[in-house]
Amino acid sequence: MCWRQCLRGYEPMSSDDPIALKIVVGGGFGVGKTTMIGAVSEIKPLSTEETLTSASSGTGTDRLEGIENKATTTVALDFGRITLQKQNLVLLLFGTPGQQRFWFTWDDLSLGAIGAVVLADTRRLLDCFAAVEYFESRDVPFVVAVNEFDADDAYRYSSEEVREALELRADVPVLLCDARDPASAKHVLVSLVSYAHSVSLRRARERAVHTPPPASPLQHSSDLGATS
Ligand SMILES: Nc1nc2c(ncn2[C@@H]2O[C@H](COP(=O)(O)OP(=O)(O)OP(=O)(O)O)[C@@H](O)[C@H]2O)c(=O)[nH]1
Ligand SMILES: [Mg+2]
Repeated sequence: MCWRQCLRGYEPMSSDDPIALKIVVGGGFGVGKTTMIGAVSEIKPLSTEETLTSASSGTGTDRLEGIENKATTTVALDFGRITLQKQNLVLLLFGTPGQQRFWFTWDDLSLGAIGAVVLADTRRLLDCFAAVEYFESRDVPFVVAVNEFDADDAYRYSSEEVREALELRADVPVLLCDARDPASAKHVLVSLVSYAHSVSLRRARERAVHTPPPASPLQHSSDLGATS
């Protein structure tokens, strides 16, 4: 199934229909992006999983520590959808691949997104740094959601520890979540929408302050009068 078909089915028919917003779910390798979209999506998610080979799961960002059972990896994108009835919104969820060799897809996947979830693994927190930098440098509002994998030996970070470790701005929301739990994943998405809205209002106010007022039409007509 092509994701364009999913979008086509949700073009609003009237002004009362939910507004569609694009959201990206990004983050390092194996942090639970595909899991989160699968958990929260109200349609059968589109996924592009391929079997992990030893060559692709070797070192660096592709470490399998803590996710030794992981057998597949996203090679293009994940796509899912969720309706937020209360907010009258439909969120179109685009998951990125985590492996570094597929990062070239991130620009297309992020195009037109109102915001991003940067998913982090509590055991490999700093692996999400590249995603934080990616969205920061493109001025895409994002929240950091720490997927608290259930491993007994996993250290539980507080939100403030995560903020400090990732050098996040004070206003960036940091949430703790379980990517497998639909309610938890939905909470992350609702928080992102709310944060992206507040960022867009702030930016609009800043633009209004910095935009010079248009030339006065009265001034223009008096100029005309002076030449007649
Ligand atoms: N034990 C445990 N396993 C989890 C949890 N969340 C995800 N997993 C597993 O961790 C692995 C990674 O999940 P994925 O959803 O494929 O991660 P991803 O970020 O999409 O991975 P890439 O697309 O390859 O970057 C999978 O094997 C999941 O079953 C969790 O909270 N606890
Ligand atoms: Mg994936």
